[in-house]
Amino acid sequence: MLSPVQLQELKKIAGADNILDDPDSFEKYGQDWTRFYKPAPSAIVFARDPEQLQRIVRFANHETLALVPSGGRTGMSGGAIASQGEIVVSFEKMNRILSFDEVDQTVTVEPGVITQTLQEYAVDKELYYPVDFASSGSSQIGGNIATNAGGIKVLRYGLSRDWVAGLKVVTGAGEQLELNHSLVKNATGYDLRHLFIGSEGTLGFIVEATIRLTRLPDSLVVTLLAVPEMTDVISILTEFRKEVELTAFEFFSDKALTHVLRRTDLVSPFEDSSDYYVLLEYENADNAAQESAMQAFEACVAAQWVVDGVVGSSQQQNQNLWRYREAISESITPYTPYKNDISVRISQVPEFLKMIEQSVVEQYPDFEIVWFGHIGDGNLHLNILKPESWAIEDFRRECESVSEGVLGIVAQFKGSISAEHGVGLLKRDQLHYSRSEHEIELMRSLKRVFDPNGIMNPGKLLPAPS
Ligand code: 2HG
Ligand code: ZN
Repeated sequence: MLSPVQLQELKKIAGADNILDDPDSFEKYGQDWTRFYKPAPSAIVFARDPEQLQRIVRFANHETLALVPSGGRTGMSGGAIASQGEIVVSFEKMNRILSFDEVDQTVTVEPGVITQTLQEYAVDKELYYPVDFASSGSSQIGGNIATNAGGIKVLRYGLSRDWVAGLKVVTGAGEQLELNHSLVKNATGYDLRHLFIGSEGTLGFIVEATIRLTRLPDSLVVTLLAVPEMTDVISILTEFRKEVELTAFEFFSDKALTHVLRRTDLVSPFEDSSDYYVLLEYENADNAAQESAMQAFEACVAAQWVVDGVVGSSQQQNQNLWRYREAISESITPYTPYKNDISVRISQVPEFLKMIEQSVVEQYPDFEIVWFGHIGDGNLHLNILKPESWAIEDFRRECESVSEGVLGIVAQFKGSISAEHGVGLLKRDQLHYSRSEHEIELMRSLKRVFDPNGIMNPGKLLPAPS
């Protein structure tokens, strides 16, 4: 908690204009999209440049004050929650695109640049930034990197990590580091850049990132398939992969679609509903791919994996098809969902799904379950909706306790308890399902190296030693 004297000192160090300390700002900046914690920071500071941030970090070390890095606050695991009187450090005002290099095909940005702004900037340069998700309009690059965010194109293009050519960081000890200098080849030992990617603000702050861009894809074709059995989706994936270069392969349940239809102006995509749907996208290079995709479609119909399909024939139609999938998360938000963001190896998805489905039906008989996700890369989003009559705290506790079954299966498959949403506060005590005690202890040791006084996002990601 910040004392009045410390607040005055912080104002001197960071600039009085860069500090907010009113209740509305605490409510706004003290939380992300997770709805299980009460925001209660003691100040909001706007980072303006690396040197100002270094001064703030040194002050925080001196006074042992906790700092919570804050981007677009679109996280779903509570990584950006400040509920214990921490100081929130927002990057909202460090949002400039600094430079572009045509030869390197890189762009250097401040961490507060919005994902969509970067995507549009790349297109202006006739290039492509392929990391994409429903929250692109508000998520920030710094936060994406800090959580190694994934999204809808991972199957083809990988995660945020794969596009970071270089990073500038301020560590929890207040030191500035320039990591990898945007080199393509650099075999000089430990790549500290990768430690900061996915570290969820527990080691330090990302203050600048150089991002790789790639060529714009040829025209994309989007197809929506009606699929009766969830366990057939990987057979469909394999069939299509033989024929076309997929850029996305997503799935969702009819329950998910029902929520989307209720909350948007979209109409049902098929005359007859199906229990599940697959949305896939591929590059239609030289207009040849569509014919190959048709062969895959016919094979899937013959095998009875697919009972209907619709192909987008214009960019507008493609966008509308994507909305069925991208609007799911927002459509179920009013039900305060408890989220499981789990993954296994793609080849294990069918067996994993069978076990999870059985476990979920047994364990959550009273709750509505909504399935969707990036199944082509092995990532499933399992949302459990809160019945109106349940208090949030009770619901969360109940979900945490019955999730043990689901997470036990994840562990059995050596899968991940957080494929792309990070660990934050919400999944911290479940980390042991994916990481061994020894690994977690090594992570704690690494944190001590970069953040000796433990001021960086304390309580997030790493469980307390037992
Ligand atoms: C998505 O894939 C996002 O739409 C959100 O990762 C997932 O709300 C969720 O569970
Ligand atoms: Zn997702």
